[in-house]
Amino acid sequence: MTNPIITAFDRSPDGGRGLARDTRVRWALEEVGQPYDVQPMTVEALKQPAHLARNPFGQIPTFQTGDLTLFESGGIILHIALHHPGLLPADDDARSRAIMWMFAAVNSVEPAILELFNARMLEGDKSWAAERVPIVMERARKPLRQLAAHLGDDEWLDGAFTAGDLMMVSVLLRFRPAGLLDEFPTLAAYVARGEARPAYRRAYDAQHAFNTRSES
Ligand code: GTB
Repeated sequence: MTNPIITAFDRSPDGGRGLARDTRVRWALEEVGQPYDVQPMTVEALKQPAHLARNPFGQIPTFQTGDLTLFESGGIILHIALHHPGLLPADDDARSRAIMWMFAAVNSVEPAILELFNARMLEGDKSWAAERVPIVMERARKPLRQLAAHLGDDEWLDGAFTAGDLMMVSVLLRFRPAGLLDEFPTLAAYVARGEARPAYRRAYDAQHAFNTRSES
């Protein structure tokens, strides 16, 4: 049985800080103990027919195993969680709630940081940016405030660690560079628990070593 192959940036623009979405897929694979291979992709190669056949949106990550090709980090992680023990509870209702949290992470929390990224990085030079950025920052705090209130002193979102936590921690990590994560100590501690997991460390270290390698 050959290893699944994931695609990742040839050089992540984050310089190996683990913020690109291949890290969450690596983390899921590490959690379930599934070895994998990485196919590095330049941004140009992402837009070529060979990659567009894998992902019509021309992005990383993708995942290939046998005859199956998947794109979309949430879909990939759900596939991994459904095919290996360790990321979804056996109880049917708890399983559905874990999947719900995966969707909540990418659909109710992540858009806020994407909007902020766009406002600061893509539109930061516009005449209206100075007015817009604080508005978008404040909007980004809303789901964080709500999530922190829900999480309270709990270790994970719904009992034991699940793919829902993996996805939520991965998304919350993206709020850290803007200083927003540290405004919510409850969430910062939750993310720290995720980062302390050996599987996360292995995933982080692998992508970091890859993205900071020196060419000979
Ligand atoms: N919804 C898709 C998923 O979840 O898989 C989104 C995939 C996606 O956005 N992929 C990005 C990509 O391929 C990389 S992760 N971009 C290249 C392109 O569109 O041409 C997004 C990302 C990029 C950079 C940083 N960073 O530098 O910190 C963080 C996250």
